[in-house]
Formats: sequence, structure tokens, C-alpha cells
Amino acid sequence: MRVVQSSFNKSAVNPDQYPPTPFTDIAFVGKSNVGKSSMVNTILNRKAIAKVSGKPGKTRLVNFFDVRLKNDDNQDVFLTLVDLPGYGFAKVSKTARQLWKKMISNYFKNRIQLNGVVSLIDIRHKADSKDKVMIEMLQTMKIPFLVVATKSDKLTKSKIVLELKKRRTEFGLEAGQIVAFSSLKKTGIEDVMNWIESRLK
Ligand SMILES: Nc1nc2c(ncn2[C@@H]2O[C@H](COP(=O)(O)OP(=O)(O)OP(=O)(O)O)[C@@H](O)[C@H]2O)c(=O)[nH]1
Ligand SMILES: [Mg+2]
Repeated sequence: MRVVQSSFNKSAVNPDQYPPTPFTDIAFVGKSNVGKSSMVNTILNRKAIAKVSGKPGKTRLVNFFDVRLKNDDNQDVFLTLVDLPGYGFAKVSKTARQLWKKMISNYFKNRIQLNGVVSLIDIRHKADSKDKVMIEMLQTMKIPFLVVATKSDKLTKSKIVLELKKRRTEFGLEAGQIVAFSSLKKTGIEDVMNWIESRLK
């Protein structure tokens, strides 16, 4: 499956602002600065369709992107990618944090198009309690998810394998439910695209 066209649809806070798209949503969650917006750009093969920043807290709204793809039989496939604001950003008020919680839980609960979440973690860090809370929420809500350990360009190949194994145990994941990714090196795209394709059927 390959992306042929992508465009920004809209930003939203509340469910009544979500675009009424007829396709499956695949959403990206994770701590601030983990690389969600970068991953959306990498997957869509665009430089800056999603805004990226070295400072945490760049994405503040729920951002919807329309995507057209071609499957291996050259048929058109459509989906909506959703870039969500990050959690775990320390320099944020309690009010802002509560707003984030509401935005995410509203999206998870109300968006009937949602059929898969890509949960990003930083491959360099050992299991994070906030990531654990997010993964447990996905498990409890029975939302299908893939954990993507990003910034893998920072580690050697053997260390990547080791870290993936550790996170799999720590987060109680199934085999194949965690993959490595790098927006910098553009690696791991196929694993993620294959998983996304499996969510469209
Ligand atoms: N080395 C490396 N850096 C990355 C990678 N992905 C993202 N970054 C960098 O990490 C920083 C944060 O990236 P973003 O994509 O804005 O992160 P985000 O998760 O969308 O952050 P918020 O919008 O604040 O939630 C930027 O400086 C990126 O250049 C990667 O795969 N490898
Ligand atoms: Mg972002």
C-alpha cells in the first residue's frame, strides 16, 4: 500500500467539530516531542503537512488529514490520519492537562470512524508510566493499537531488538504489536503501513 495524495482536513477540539469523513481513522498518540507529527509527515511522504517542533507541546488540537492510497492491486484506498496533541509535557498548567485528557477521551469515545491507534514511545527510554496508562486505556477500551518505538536512528540494530523485547514484556504486548521506526532514517514505514492496511479490512 502506498500513499498517493494527502491533504489537511481540519483541526478540532470538540466532537461537534470533527469532520464527517466516511473513511477509517487511524490516530497517533504519545508523549509530547516523541515524534507523532514527524511520523505523520514521514508516512505521508510530506515535509511539513503536520507541524513539527523541537519544543514539546507543538500540536494542541486534534488534526485530521485526508489520505488516498493505492493497494497492491492498484485500487484506491482512503483513510483519515489523526495527529493528536501529546501528553506528559511538564511545563503545562493543570487546566491545560485536563483539557488534553478531555480532548483525547472525547475522541476515543465518540469517533465511530476510529479503528486503530498508533501509540508512539521513545525507543531510548525504559517503560514510561504515562505510556503505560495510555496503553492500558487502549486495552481497556478495546481499541486496536500498534506500539511504535521511534527515534530508532539513535540506537544500534542489536540494541533496537533488545529494547523492543523489553517493552513488549513491560507493556504486556502481543508478538508483532511493537515495531521500530525512524522518521530521520525513514525506516519502519512498511511495518506501520501493513498494520494500518490490516485495520482497514
Ligand atoms: N532523531 C530523530 N528525531 C526525531 C524523530 N522523529 C521526530 N524527531 C524530532 O523530535 C522532535 C519532536 O517531533 P514532533 O514530531 O514535533 O513530536 P510530537 O510528538 O508531534 O510532539 P507534540 O506535537 O509536542 O506532541 C523534533 O525535533 C523532531 O525533529 C526520529 O525518528 N529521529
Ligand atoms: Mg505534534
